[in-house]
Amino acid sequence: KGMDELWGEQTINKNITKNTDWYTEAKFAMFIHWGLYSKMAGEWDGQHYFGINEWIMKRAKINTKDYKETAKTFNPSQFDADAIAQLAVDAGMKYLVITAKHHDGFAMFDSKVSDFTITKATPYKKDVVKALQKACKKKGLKFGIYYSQTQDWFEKNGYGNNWEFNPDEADFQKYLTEKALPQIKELLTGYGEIGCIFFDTPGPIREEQVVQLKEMVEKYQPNCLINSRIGQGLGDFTTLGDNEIPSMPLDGLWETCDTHNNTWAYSNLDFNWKTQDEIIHRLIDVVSKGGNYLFNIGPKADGSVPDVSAMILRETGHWISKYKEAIYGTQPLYLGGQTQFAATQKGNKMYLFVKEWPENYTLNLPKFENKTLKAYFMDSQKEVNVSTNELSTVLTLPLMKHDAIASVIVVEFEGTPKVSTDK
Ligand code: H79
Repeated sequence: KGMDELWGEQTINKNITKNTDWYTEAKFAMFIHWGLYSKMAGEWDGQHYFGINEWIMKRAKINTKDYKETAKTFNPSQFDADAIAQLAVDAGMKYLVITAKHHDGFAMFDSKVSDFTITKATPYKKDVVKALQKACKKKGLKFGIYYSQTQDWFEKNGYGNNWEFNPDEADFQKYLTEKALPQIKELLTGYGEIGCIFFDTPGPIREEQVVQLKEMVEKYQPNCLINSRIGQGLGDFTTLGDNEIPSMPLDGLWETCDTHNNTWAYSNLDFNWKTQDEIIHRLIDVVSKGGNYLFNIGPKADGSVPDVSAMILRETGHWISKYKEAIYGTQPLYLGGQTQFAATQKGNKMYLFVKEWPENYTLNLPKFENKTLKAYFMDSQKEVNVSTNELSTVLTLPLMKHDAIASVIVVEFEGTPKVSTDK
């Protein structure tokens, strides 16, 4: 079976009546993949599994009995919800999305409709979704839930486990009615305000089942934003492909979800961390195209965030804290999709992010319909010469790169900056 089957329709409903302001202002968020698979960390039965570790149950064809056995020693004594929420704040993130249940079927919350939960199957016994929700509330972060609505490898009626169960005998509606919908209801009713819900791999789900899910979400949380992976074009915001940044600005609400290395869940085998420079460049790319950047960390089985991952996020946040105004609450300003520079806008200002310094210290931008008033580096307020000629708007930069990661130049216009379309 091809992977295409997992994704389905990715368009969204553009006539949202929900409150979307917080979401369009937020720009940067924390995704957390954490579960029993974090304990396997890329290894099962003497074999290494490079790549996405949250799939280890399927990739190693672990049966449900052996997989459940691992819960008996899942005891995340280093887990500190406040510290994780604080890390998100320090990184400059505005909401947080946690894997309440991934494809392995294990609930990281106290579910009444399953025994396969952190509260019943582990010695830890505490509800970590609850702890994170409270921590987010305390720190002023919006809170979101990841829930794998189709794939559930622990249930014979869930989708995806074809090594232990016979897919032809699966009653998917029964799984939906008895596990997915009740668990989603629990999450929507017991965990305060849920800002957004991230469904995944719509795959085989039928339209009337998607409607059931959507109605369930909206009955209990009318303002909860639903991602496009609910399927059938019934989501409120587009989730692009995993780790995908679009080449052009997109209409409507959208999000790029990105991993810190090459796995979502923690793996011992993967130390391919994106540096703060790479993260900031990708954030700029996403925000300049009008999207949100949902950046993933994979805590270890003991609940701690890998030190290097946390350190890099704090460095990222340090840079962002200098240029907040150029990021949060802005709108995209498309300058032709250059990799060296990109821009956002607010009011009569363009915020220009220069990622690579031009060789001749001269930056040619498209012409604008309105006049430029002045340009200056955002941090030092130091003036930058701006002029226009027949071809372009020209910025004359100092010889040296201003900010090693990305320099931010504010250009003020007469009115709202608008790139001229006439040639
Ligand atoms: O939660 C994260 C991923 O686990 C999930 N989406 C993000 C947010 C996801 N679900 N499905 N996929 C990603 C596609 C996965 C495809 C693959 Fe594989 C899994 C490629 C390699 C491992 C399946 C198993 C195909 C080859 C081996």
